[in-house]
Amino acid sequence: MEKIKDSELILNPDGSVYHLNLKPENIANDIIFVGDQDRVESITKYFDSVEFSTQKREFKTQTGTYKGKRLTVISTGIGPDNIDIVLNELDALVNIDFATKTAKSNLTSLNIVRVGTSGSLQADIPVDSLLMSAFAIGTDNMLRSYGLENATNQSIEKSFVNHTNWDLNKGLPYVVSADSDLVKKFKADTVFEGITVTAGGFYGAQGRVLRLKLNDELLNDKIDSFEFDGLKATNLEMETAAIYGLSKLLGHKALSLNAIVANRKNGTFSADPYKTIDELIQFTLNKIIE
Ligand code: R1P
Ligand code: URA
Repeated sequence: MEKIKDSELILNPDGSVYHLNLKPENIANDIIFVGDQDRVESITKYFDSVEFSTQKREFKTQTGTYKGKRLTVISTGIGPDNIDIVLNELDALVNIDFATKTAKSNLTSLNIVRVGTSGSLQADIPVDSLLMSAFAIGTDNMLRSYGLENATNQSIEKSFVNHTNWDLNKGLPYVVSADSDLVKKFKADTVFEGITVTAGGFYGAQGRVLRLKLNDELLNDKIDSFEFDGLKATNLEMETAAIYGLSKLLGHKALSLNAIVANRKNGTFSADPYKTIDELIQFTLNKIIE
């Protein structure tokens, strides 16, 4: 095994990984991702106990047990660039030997569930709904730094590019899927299922106009009429495709769950987003222990 250079896998003086500030023993195999640092404790307040806490920049981590199951909750901050850091460093924690800086021969697969917020693109998926992302379309380009081989669904990619007449100056969107075992486990009558579009920004990248003109003013209308295999493009957020793509490439299982806080079709925003997020948190914790 070739040694990974110190400039490529950076460890802090205490042996923890550079951005996340974590050592291998600090994390569980089942991990919940949230965007917001404050959401970590909105989840761990339900735990039996918390054994470990740390924070560096936007990456706050707590590990503990929920009804006897060891879980880690970590905040990723906003966007696919942060997911690149979080997934590579979590993978290093389980699959690289920090003493020799070489890849382990027996690889560990983590179970990752995102508990995030999102904006619906469909009038019939109102604010305060819960939604599971069966597929994700990444419009952010982060994943295209990696050799993708068979990690993406090229037939959905082609169909999306044709349907939206996508401007390829913005890069080629990539399509990735949730882990099928996690989809089965988290399926529920109370949870919508759809294709999530991951954007590299909150405003222009999601078709929001404040003072600037957009590259394509009709883009959201073209996205919300996109359907593949009976599933519609349902919502916009900023991490899911990056999580699915990197998890697949690194051999981890991932699922993204969304509390719908905005509805872009009718221009509404939830009157109490924290209530909906709490509903999603309780749903997630109870499914994780099944
Ligand atoms: C934007 O407000 C943020 O909210 C969504 C988006 O993906 C983006 O990170 O998720 P979180 O609430 O988990 O951060
Ligand atoms: N998060 C997003 O990225 N977009 C929304 O519309 C709502 C939450």
